[in-house]
Amino acid sequence: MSFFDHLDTHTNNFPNKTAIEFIDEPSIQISYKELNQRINSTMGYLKSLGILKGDRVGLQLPKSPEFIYLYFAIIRMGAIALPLNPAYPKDELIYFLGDSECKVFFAIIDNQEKYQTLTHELTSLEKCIFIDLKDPNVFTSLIKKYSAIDTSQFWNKEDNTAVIIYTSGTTGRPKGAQITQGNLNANLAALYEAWGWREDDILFHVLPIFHVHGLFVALKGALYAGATAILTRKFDADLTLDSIISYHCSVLMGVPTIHRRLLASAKAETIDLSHMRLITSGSDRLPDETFLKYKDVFGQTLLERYGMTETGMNLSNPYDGERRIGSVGFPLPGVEARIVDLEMGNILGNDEIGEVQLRGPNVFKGYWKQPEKTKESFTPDGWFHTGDLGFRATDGYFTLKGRSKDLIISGGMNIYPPEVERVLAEHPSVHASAVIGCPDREWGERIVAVIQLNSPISEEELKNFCKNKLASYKIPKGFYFQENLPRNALGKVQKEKLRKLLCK
Ligand code: MCA
Repeated sequence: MSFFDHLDTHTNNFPNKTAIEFIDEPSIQISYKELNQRINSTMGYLKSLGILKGDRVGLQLPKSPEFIYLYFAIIRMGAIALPLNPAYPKDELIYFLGDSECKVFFAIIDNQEKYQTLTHELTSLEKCIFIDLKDPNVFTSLIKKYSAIDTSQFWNKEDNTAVIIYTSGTTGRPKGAQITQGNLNANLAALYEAWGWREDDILFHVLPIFHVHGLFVALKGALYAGATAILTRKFDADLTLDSIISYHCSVLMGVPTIHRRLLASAKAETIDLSHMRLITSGSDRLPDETFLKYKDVFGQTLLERYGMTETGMNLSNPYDGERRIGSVGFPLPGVEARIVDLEMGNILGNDEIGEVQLRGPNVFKGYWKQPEKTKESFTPDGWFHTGDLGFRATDGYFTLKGRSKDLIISGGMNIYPPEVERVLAEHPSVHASAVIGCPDREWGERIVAVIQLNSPISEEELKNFCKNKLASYKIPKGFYFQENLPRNALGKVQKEKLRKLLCK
């Protein structure tokens, strides 16, 4: 059964049950019946805008009911949703809208002036629609007069792309990962089974919803099960701890930075979370210290799992059974994982470290308009190269041991050094730069730029320069100026040397 079959069943079974509740302003409670009706009306509205099957629809909206109606309507009608981080500045946005050949783009009304020329700048973009999110009635009144459209099975074939999410790589510009209806449904079913989602679950939702984690795993996981999702637009540790208690929440999903902040909250010592059914951690490696402290302070054993944009969730510690410190557990139902020697290409035995490769109905269809990159990301026999290193223990538990890709994970967000280096290179004072991640208690990794200058410039000026071109979480938190960057015989910057020298 697809996500929408589940949604229809829940709407029939308990129309008035709360599906979604936003607790921060503007607060709003949405029942299953209302959610389903609004998704249907939104489909009619999107159709009136000329959106057809396969069209890309961009959503640069903050976490909001409007984002949720639009997202579900887009994929239910067979169009392709393009969720975009609200933090992307115009430069980055133009690339995503242009590359995806986005037809209609939704943004917040506050950005109207900044974005009003986009339809002239991008040939495929027909319409920019600006939404006022301050009052939830504005959007619901707009869609009210439209009715559902016929979503015959033809529109929702499993191999149709439902969502494009941009991820970067070590070379070139970000690539659009095409995630199909089938990928989404398979991953939801696997997680439902593995984590024992229940109708009476109450999820406390603190993650952004323009990503796999917050959207496909947390929000859709809860709705697929017929549970209730309580959402806050911005993560706040004290509010989270208080609300988990007052709303009797049973499930929480977070990244290590979120879990660390919960432990650091002044309320931590007085709040017991042992009643909760499931608290997961993902998007970045969970430090042992956080895992152990969680047990001590909150009486909870965190369940660590592993996922990627291209594969959704792929491995997880068991819900029943040992949640092993430092490990990401076993392949989820339907997912196959193996460890391969990167140099020789042979499959490795237990306890040997190599690349983690994956296969299964969760694995994406390929990168948008990038057949070569798609081909490179799979082995000839169809296994996906994760670029992560790890091993499988004799008893089947997988443990990640690093990355073969040049990638920084900060607060659960992926940052690709070449993207930042490319922006720095545009500044006339910058001769060369190397962007590295240094271990950091708060963020997991802290993004640091090492710069070789042509002419003097201050850290402040460089930061401001980056601000117009990069989302804020990608902006280096530290700048170091060096006369020369260490390079190997081939002229490649030796980042390991810089890490040793500068990461303390
Ligand atoms: C915010 N900032 C960051 C980050 N987030 N800098 C580096 N890394 C970040 N992750 C910047 C802000 O722009 C701000 O900059 C300054 O740091 C302080 O912001 P603050 O208010 O403390 O941040 P926040 O809004 O509280 O956000 C922290 C956060 C958030 C809650 C940890 O980053 C977050 O929700 N992370 C989760 C991301 C996530 O869901 N990833 C899943 C990707 P300035 O002061 O200059 O304005 S999906 C995925 O990875 C796979 C599939 C998977 O397995 O899940």
